[in-house]
Amino acid sequence: MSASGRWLSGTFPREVVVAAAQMGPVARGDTRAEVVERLITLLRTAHDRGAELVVFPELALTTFFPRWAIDDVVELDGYFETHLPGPATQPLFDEAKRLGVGFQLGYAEITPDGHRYNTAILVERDGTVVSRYRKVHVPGHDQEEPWRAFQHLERRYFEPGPGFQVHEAFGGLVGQATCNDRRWPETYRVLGLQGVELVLIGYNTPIHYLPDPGQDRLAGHHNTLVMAAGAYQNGTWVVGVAKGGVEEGVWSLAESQIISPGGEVVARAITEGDEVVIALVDLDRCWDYKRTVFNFAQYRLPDRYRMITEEPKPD
Ligand code: CDT
Repeated sequence: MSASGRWLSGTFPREVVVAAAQMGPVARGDTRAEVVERLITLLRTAHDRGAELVVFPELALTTFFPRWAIDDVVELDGYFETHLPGPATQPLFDEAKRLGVGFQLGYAEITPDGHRYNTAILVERDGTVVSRYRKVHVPGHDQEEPWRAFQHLERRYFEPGPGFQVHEAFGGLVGQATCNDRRWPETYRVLGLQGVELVLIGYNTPIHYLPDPGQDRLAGHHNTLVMAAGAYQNGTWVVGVAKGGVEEGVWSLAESQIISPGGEVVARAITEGDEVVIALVDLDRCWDYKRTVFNFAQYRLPDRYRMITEEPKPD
């Protein structure tokens, strides 16, 4: 039974071959068609190696445009998708369905009523759209800060999404998060309280952290630290997938990885470019932890944690 009290549906053993489809840089001038072609190549490579679920990075269809203050609305809108799939992205959806491979893909979403989100779509093996997760923790700043060598204007371009949900998919309970979300324990715990067994996370992480460059040498350590802790403390698999390498002059962390519910990295990228990393994910391993040391029903004391949600947000 899941931690949320639901019996799991599906067949046993509950194993799924998952691919972390890491990407190297996407240039400002790259077209959607060029990027989609790369995604399809990664998808086929993953399928050839047995993958049933392929996880792509955050904002995978474009360069990481929040590094610039873009005042030209036409140019800015060019980074956003009004429809997904749309004409340029349909070939990826078609090929995935033909191969019987599901995927998660990060993209910039603009809704019909003009809201903008940093979104990740999750698609099942038969082409069904499972969910569109909208990033909750939107980092960076909303005004251009000229002292920075490069900007991180996510807070200018995106509003926070409504929250974390799990979905019955790929034979288990799947949750989604995006980049900065992975640094926050609440992300995993809210998913964990819903019984999550597999958390999918795309990221773009500049290694140079301008507010405190002393953290730069720890970028890789922090990446693994937070995802491994989230995995272990909630008894869940975690898949972290980078768009890494030097993109438009900014060096971003690669180190895509797949982490077990014991908090062990079972597969890790060895390059900063387009690379597929595969692991056999046994969802039942989650229950080694969910029914013992992290048996929430038995051991959690939510009334002692009230401050986490009741404390007002500081100004
Ligand atoms: N994309 C994203 O969320 N990146 C942030 C960068 C640090 S905050 C400026 C991250 O948490 O990796």
